[in-house]
Amino acid sequence: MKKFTKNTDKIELVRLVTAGSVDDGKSTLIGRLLYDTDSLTEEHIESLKKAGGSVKNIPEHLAHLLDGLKAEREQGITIDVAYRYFSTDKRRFIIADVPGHEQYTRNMVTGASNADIALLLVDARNGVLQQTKRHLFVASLLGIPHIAIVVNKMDAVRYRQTVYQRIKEDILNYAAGLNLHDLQFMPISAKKGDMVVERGKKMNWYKGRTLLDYLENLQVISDRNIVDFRFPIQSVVKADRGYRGYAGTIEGGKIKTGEKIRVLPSQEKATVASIKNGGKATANAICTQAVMLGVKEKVDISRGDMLVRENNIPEQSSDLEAMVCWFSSEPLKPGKSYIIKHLTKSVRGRFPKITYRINIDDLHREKSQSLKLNEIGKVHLDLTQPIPFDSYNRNRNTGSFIVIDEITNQTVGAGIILRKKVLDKKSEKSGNREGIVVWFTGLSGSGKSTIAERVYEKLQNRHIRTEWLDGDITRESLCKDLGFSKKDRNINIERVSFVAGLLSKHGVVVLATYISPYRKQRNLARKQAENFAEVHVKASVKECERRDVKGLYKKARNGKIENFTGISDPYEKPTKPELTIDTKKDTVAHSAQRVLDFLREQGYIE
Ligand code: ADX
Repeated sequence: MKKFTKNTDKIELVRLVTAGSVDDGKSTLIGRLLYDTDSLTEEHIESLKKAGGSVKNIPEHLAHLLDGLKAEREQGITIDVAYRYFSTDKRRFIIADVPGHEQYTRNMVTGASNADIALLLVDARNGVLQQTKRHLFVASLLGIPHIAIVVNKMDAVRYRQTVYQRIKEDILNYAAGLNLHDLQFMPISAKKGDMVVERGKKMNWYKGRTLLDYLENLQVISDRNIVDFRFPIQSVVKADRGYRGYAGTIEGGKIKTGEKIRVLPSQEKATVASIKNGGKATANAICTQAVMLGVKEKVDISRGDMLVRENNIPEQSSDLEAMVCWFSSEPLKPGKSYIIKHLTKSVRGRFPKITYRINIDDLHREKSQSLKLNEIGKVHLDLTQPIPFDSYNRNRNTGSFIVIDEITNQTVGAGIILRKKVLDKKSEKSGNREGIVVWFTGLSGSGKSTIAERVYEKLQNRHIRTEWLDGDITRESLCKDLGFSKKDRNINIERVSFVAGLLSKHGVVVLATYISPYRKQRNLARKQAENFAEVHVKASVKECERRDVKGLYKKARNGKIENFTGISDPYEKPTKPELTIDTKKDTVAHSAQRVLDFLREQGYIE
C-alpha cells in the first residue's frame, strides 16, 4: 500500500463534488479514498466499529463509515451536503458528498457551487441513467471546470472493457450537446480498490490514470475571478470614535488600502483606509477572504450594498435572463412573487416568462408554462429593485441567486444569471399601445421623483416608450421664466400638462412629477390627456421637513424662500387619486411596484 507522509502545510486545496444515484457506491468510494490515503480519523473508525465493522475488514465495510451521516439525520439535523476531507502528499481535498435521493438537483447545486472537479458516478451494471444525464447537465450549467465520469462496480461486471466502453460512448454522445471544458473517464471498483489508489490487477486493458493519480495531478484551472473587485456588505460594525467597519466576503477580485472604490447602488466614491483579516490589519485582500474594510470618507454604506473598484462597475439591472433549477414540489408559477437572494441582498421578484424548459434526455428546448421539481429552464426575472451582478460565466458568485418562497421561507430554486434582459423590441413596441399621463403630486421631498425614477427605469428596460417630466428639470428649461407665485405655478402646470397630454396621445407613458399644489390645476392636467392617473405621494410636512433632502424647508422656515408649499403656501390634497402612496410606510421598491402593477392591470404594459 502507498504511504503518505501527510505534510499538509501549504499544499494545494482542491474541491470535489461527487454525484450519482442511490446505491451506485458513492459512500464506498469516498470511504475507499479516505482509507487508502490514510485519512481516516479516530471518529471514523469508532463509527465504523459501531456499525459492526472492524479496522481489519475496512474495505468490506467502507460504506458504513459514511453512514455516521445517517445518525446525524436521525437526530433531526438536516444536512443536504456532507463535507469530507482527505489529503495526500501533494494535495488536500474537500469532497462535497451529495446524496442521490430525489432532491438531487438541489443538493448538487449547493455542493457544486465552488467545486473544481465533479466526480459523477455511474454504476457499471446500470449504465447511463436519467440522473447521470441530469448531473452532467447541471455540472455543465454550473461551469464546473473538470468532470470525471467514474464507472464504478466494475467488479460486478467481471471487469469487462466492453461495459466500460459502452458507457463511455453513451456519455460522449450526450455530452456532445453540452458545453464542457474537460471530461475524463475511468473504470474503478471502489469495493475492491481497483483503479482508485492502486491500479489492481484486473483491468490491464485500461491504460489511463487511477482516480487518485488523476485527482493529484490534474492541472486545476482556477475559474475564480481575481480581476473584478466585488464586496457585498454583510454587516456594518460600529466601533469607537465613530469608526465603521464593513464586513463581508470578497466575491471577486482583490483590493489594497488606498484604492478608490465606489458604493453601489448610491455610486458614491470612497477610499479604502484599512483592511482587517481575522482581526489583523493587512494592506491587501483577495477573492474568497472574509474581511472588514474601513473607508476614509464619511459615506453611507449599509448591509446589502456592494463595494467595487471606482472604474470597474458590474452591470446593474432589475430585468434579467437566467437559467433556473427548480427544487420544490410546488411548481414555479410565472407572475408569482418570490424572494430572490443575491449575495447579501434579498429582493422581491417574479418570473414573468419561461422562455423554455430543457428536456434532460435529449437536451431539446420545450415550451412550458411552469417548472416542476428538478426541472431546469430559461426564464425572465423581473426584480423590484436593480441588483449589481456579473454574468455567471464571469463570476460564479455575483452571477447566481437562490429563490425563496415568501410564505414558507423555503429555498425553492437556484438560478444563474445569463445577462441583462434583451427585449424582443418588436413585441413590446408594436401594436397601437395607448399612452397615459401618470401624474405624481405631493410636497417637496415627499419622494415623487425617487419613485418615478424607479418606474422610469423599469419601463425603459421593457422598451416601453416613456418620458419623465420633472419640476426641477422643466423649471430650468421650458419654465425657466417662472417663480412660485400662484399665477406662476398655474402657468407652470399648464405648460407641462400640455406637453404631457400631447405625448400621451402618441402612445407614450408620461411620468410627471410636480408638487402641483392646487386641485384646479391638476384637474386641468387631467383634461389634457386621454388617459390620466393621479398618484398622491403622501408624506406629512413634518416628515418632509425631517428629510429635508435639499435643505429648502430650513430656508423656508428662516424666511429665505417665499410661498413655500406646506409652510407658507397651501397644498390641496387630492380627493380621488387613482393611487395613494405613503412613503413613510412603503419602500421605494414597493411604491414603484404598485405603480407598475396599476399600469399592468390597466393594460398599459404587460
Ligand atoms: S409646482 O408647485 O409649480 O408644481 P414644481 O414641482 O414645478 O412646483 O417645482 C418644485 C420644486 O421647486 C421643488 O422640488 C423645490 O426643489 C423647488 N422650489 C423652489 N422654491 C419653491 C417653493 N417656494 N415652493 C415649492 N418648491 C420650491
